[in-house]
Amino acid sequence: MSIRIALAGNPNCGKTTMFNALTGANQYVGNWPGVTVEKKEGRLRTSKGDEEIIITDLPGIYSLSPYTLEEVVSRDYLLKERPEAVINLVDATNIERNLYLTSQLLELGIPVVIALNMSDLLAKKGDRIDTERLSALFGCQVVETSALKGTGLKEVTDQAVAAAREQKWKAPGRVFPARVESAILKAEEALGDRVEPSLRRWYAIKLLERDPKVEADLKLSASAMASIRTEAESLERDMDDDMESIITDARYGYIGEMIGEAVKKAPAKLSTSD
Ligand code: BGO
Repeated sequence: MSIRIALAGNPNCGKTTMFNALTGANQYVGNWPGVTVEKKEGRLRTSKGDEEIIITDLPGIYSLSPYTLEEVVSRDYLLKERPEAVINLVDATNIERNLYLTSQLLELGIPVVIALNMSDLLAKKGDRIDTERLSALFGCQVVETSALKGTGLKEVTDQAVAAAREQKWKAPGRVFPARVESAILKAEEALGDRVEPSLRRWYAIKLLERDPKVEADLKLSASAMASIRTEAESLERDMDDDMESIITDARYGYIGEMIGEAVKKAPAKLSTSD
């Protein structure tokens, strides 16, 4: 039996360092099909017996939009290949920006374990993250790691393997402002059974955003497309903004609330000249 775990995260969050630590010499490098983006896969060093645990290192990305090759490769893999779990590396010293991707990964219907990486640097700064609180807020396991120092790696892979076996996934709540959520709900209704329930929210948001690749992939009926387009235009009128900004602001609003509850910044140092 084999379990596939994908590593996903922003550029520079420590993915390569973690991938090397997890797989050691058991890795093979190629290209993603049809593109010149490097694909790295490896067998988890600690895999035992017949159970093969394959780690796939996805390209570093800031979001699951269709704008860069790296984003397209990553999201196609997650949507079409459906790995059994995702380890989402989050640079704990730059948490707000990194959680933007997390908020999208959590919508894909795949169990996610968050690795709060660079935890050694966070400790040096004196900031603290309440991992239990963050875990309860996001509905997934959160583990502090330092890929550089090798700490937390066993725990994060144990959690990911457990999540992969259990296939328990918690749907994200209705976390955006009410007007945005009502538009998403309408788009989900228009989607109906065209996509499985665990992916309906993700696809509904992408269709509201007029994501051309998703529109082409889904080939919805003309009436379903028309009702989603009408809803998108009505939301933009009501919020007096364009869809991309509306969804981005909604995500950052939600992330800001999570951070407010789970991150304790070190008190600012008083200047000695005062
Ligand atoms: C350099 N803790 C700390 N302190 N650093 C880490 C950790 C961690 O947990 N994880 C990774 N790094 P990549 P992507 C570097 O290369 O794995 C460091 O893009 C340097 N290089 O060592 O490459 C890691 O694959 C010179 O740092 O990230 C690397 O996601 C001076 O974060 C950087 C300082 O890691 C990016 C750092 C010549």
